[in-house]
Amino acid sequence: MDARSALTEHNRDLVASRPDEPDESLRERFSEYGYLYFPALVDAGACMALLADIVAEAGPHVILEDGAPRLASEPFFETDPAWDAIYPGIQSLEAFHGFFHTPAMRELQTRLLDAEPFVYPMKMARISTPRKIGYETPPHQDAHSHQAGPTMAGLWVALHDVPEQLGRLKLLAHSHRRGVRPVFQAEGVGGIQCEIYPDETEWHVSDYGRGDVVIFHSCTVHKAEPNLTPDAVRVSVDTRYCDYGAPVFRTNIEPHHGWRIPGLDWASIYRGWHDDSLQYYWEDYPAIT
Ligand SMILES: O=C(O)CCC(=O)C(=O)O
Repeated sequence: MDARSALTEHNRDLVASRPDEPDESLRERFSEYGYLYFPALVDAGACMALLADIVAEAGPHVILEDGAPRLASEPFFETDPAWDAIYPGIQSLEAFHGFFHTPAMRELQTRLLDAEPFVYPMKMARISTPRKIGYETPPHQDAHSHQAGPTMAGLWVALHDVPEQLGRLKLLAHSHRRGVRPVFQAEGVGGIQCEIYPDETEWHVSDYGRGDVVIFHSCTVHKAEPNLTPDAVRVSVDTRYCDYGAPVFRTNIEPHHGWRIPGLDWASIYRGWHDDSLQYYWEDYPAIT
């Protein structure tokens, strides 16, 4: 069968982990499945505060209604004019960047890597609106999209509850074991899709709660489900990290979408920040390639 054609998918629940498990158990599970799922890892208040900040920047297109993001205009996806209009404001949020640099995040990364972590400067916010079926993130590997090695991992956080209809993040379990795959063009965020082999049918996915975290291997195939709701919006945030000293490809030290939105650079992002400790922190990173 052509690996590009639609393959049968079997969903099973994400295998849950707890931060109080021994480091070795967490590393073994990561190595087995290609991901770790930590329910309610991030403080709900921190998630609500960041969600409110992001939605404030996403107005008038997205609003908060009873604590949940709703679409208040026409649907859009990454690179649409509405996205380009609101994204610089979102990228400029100091709290958005700081969200991934808390002591708790750093401690978890250190334990999983058994090494000092380096959090990629590029931080990503995802806004998945309804009525954009076919534009959700296609299956891909971050090893390809971020040109990263095997010790890089993705870290994705649900800022609010994400039930099935809202377009969950979904992972192809064990797929990290088969290396970096060929890609081809696809609709949707990122514009490329990787090959999925005919025997790979077991996708892991669960309804997410606020503060749930998924950490995935750079070769783990993952994708987003479509947002099938009439007017609810899914907002999540993610970044990448690796062991300090591992090669980091230079595009990852640029702001997300800085390559295509005029004026979206670090100087504009940092304008108005209160704390400069997270500004340009990678400038002395020894392995930018
Ligand atoms: O949240 C999404 O829609 C996609 C996330 C993703 O693909 C990623 O973090 O690499």
